[in-house]
Amino acid sequence: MYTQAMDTMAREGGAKLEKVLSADEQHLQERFDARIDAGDFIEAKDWMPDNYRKTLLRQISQHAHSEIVGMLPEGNWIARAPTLKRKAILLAKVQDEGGHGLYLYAAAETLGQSRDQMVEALHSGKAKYSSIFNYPTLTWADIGTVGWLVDGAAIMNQVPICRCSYAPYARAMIRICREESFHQRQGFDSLLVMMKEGTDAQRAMVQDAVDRWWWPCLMMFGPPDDQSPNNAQGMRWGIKRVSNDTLRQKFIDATVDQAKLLGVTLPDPDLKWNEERQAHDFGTIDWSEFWRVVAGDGPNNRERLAMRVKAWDDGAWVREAALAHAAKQSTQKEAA
Ligand code: FAQ
Repeated sequence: MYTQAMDTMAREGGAKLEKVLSADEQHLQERFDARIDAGDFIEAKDWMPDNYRKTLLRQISQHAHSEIVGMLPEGNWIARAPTLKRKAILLAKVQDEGGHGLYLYAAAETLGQSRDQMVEALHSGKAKYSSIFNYPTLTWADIGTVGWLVDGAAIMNQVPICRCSYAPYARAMIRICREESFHQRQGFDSLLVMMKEGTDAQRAMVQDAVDRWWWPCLMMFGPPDDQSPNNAQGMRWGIKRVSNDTLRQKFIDATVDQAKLLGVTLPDPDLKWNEERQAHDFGTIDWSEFWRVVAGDGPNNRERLAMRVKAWDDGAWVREAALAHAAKQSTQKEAA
């Protein structure tokens, strides 16, 4: 059963009681479980257990918020990009992230929550977004590093979601992943130019950026599996296809050779190939830093949220004008 762990109701006195399903619900539940087992995709109109819906809403809305807040660290550099070519690429990338946010909000809306409700949850600090976007982009090398490592980690995490059991999310992810792979390549290319054709100062700038972003990127995959409250259920429902730790390991293994190609050192003295495991061993991640950032106390949490709230407030007149225009058009249509 996919819902046993979560479909519980609290009894007076704190003891937990399995939710009693009616015969109809039991039948729907069994059909749903069988479809998940068979690898079927669930559509918005299909019956689904409440907790499947809630879990999807949580994950998809957090993902949407991450894309939107994720525009800020890079948007900050559009006006300071070193060449017209780099400016055009960065502008396109930041616009893509905005588009990803919109596809994802649309996918989440199919589950019954309005965009306004999701935005309100973000602005009030109730909803999470990815920890990674609470770190500052201090130099131009940070922008290449965000493309290479942050988008690289995002792709590693997101490709399996293209097979998510909830079809509207899976469809959105297919389009998003195509764009993310371009994002990762442009970041790598920008760093490669600095490392191979740049000055010593530029090479040092790249190394400094990699030193600062490496560990937060490993945290992007979420807590270790044995400390991840949602992992097992998400995997059983086919929302997540690969666990946090497995994805993190795959990302590390894929990145080591890319770092060699670039000529940068990954800042982990314990990083080494383990022949027996056919994977890289790596050092201890500072999970206290991760939880601090997730709880709102990272280097840029307050600034990021304040920027989003300001952008929302400043855009009120656009939303009002769009609504007034739509109302006028529908009145004209009715009159015609
Ligand atoms: N940051 O039990 P789990 C991008 C929370 S998009 C903050 O393991 P789950 C593109 C988690 O929500 C990046 N919070 O949770 C781009 C949960 O709290 P809750 C975003 C985190 O859901 C690039 C608690 O910890 N990608 O980068 C984080 O099974 C460049 C326990 O964790 C997605 O959202 C974190 N890093 O697994 C844009 C992908 N990790 O909700 C611009 C979709 C965990 O119970 C520029 N999401 N938490 O209160 C997922 O795959 C999953 O939701 C995970 C977390 C893997 C993120």
